[in-house]
Amino acid sequence: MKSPASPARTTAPASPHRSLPPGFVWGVATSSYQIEGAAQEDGRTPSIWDTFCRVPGAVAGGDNGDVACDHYHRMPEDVAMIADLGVDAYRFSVAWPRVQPGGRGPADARGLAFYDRLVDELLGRGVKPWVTLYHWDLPQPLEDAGGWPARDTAYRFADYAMMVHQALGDRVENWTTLNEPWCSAFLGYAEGMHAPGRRDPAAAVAATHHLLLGHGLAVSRLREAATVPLQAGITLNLSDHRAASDSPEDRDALRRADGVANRLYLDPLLRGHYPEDVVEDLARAGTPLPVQDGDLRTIGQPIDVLGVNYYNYNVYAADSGADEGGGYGSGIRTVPQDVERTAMGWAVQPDGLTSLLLRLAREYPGTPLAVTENGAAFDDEQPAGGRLRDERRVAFLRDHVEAMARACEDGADVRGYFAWSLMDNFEWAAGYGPRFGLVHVDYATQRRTLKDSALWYRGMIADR
Ligand code: GCO
Repeated sequence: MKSPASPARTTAPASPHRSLPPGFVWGVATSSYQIEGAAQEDGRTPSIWDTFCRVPGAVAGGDNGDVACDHYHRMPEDVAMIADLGVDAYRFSVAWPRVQPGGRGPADARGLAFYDRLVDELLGRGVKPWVTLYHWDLPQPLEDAGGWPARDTAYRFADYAMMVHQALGDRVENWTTLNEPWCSAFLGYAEGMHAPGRRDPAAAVAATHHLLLGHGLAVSRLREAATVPLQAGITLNLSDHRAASDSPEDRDALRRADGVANRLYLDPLLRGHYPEDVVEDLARAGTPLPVQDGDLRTIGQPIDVLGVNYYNYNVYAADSGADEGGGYGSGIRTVPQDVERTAMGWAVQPDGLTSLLLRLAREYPGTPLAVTENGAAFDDEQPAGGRLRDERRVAFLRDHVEAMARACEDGADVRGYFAWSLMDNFEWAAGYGPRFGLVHVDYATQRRTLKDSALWYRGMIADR
């Protein structure tokens, strides 16, 4: 059920800038598979998403990333569009199968050359590149050899990370190793909803550990190789989930869901050990974490920033007849909430961003944060006369920026905010239906049209 959008404001909201630290970074975000296209060009070989898209029924409409936003061929104009928004930084990911086609062995110079040009275009326009090394496009041969459940993949990732650093490390300061390892592990290996489409909880738990191990190996090697100041981090999709009631059963349902969704990643990364209750739950379920000596030291080494992707939170209740999947195990049910929802049915809950950022500041102090993704898909109208009115997205962004500012007022150390997404793009298993962009993409003509939300975002940044 949709409740009315946030009530019309009677007073002008205080500017968020007053609550944000000096040097706060405003940006926009994308990822390689979602926008690049050119899937078979210049030596790029299939990723697990190229393969998954060809599984009948796996992706809505049978969509795939073969063309996407054709960014590979339109990069200079897209960078000009990014710069025109007045953002400080652009968060993008490097396609592993473009840079190292088989996932092992020598680099492909043409693949590296694309990112070399992209970085130079950005720097030439005063936009800082925030590079994500892995946003889900694992080279298919590595999946054929076992994928993230196989320990060796962590070492292949670290080798690939060094390959990219060797090419871009003299100009790129901000490095994110992984985007959302929970999605890679649980949507990819437990739920089967994402590539590679496996349904094996034990594989998802092993993938979790090896993704984190790959993160740690890459960070230590990046730091050794750094020739300019380097900010290393990882991006997690996090939510400050709630319990449906204070009953012991509902609170334990929350503990379990929160444990797998949040603490299974936050604790090894920021505390140097896995959360004991989750370790016990996983062992009891017959899906133990395959930890070897020294792994947690590697995973838990300090990072300079924690990327936080926030969209919404869930309310959980105990229900013996339910099996929500998602790695939480059986006996947990998501309780529907009567709040405004996006075109993908996601609840709109800006308060959840404030509480999440304050929880991270409280429970994991000392690590600067950046909101590396926040945004919404709405059923946008078509552009008309070069304009597209997307009031709901403007309200969503405004309300979440203000929610972030409130967390900063209360002590959260947040250094940046990246709107998801620069432009409409391939929304994974949902295909091209959902539109998250501040910029509309007509996929038939590849015409880009700034939506009102892009104009609002530009104005808000300019007002700092
Ligand atoms: C994610 C990914 C993005 C998505 C976005 C909307 O968070 O799932 O990082 O690639 O497209 O979040 O789902």
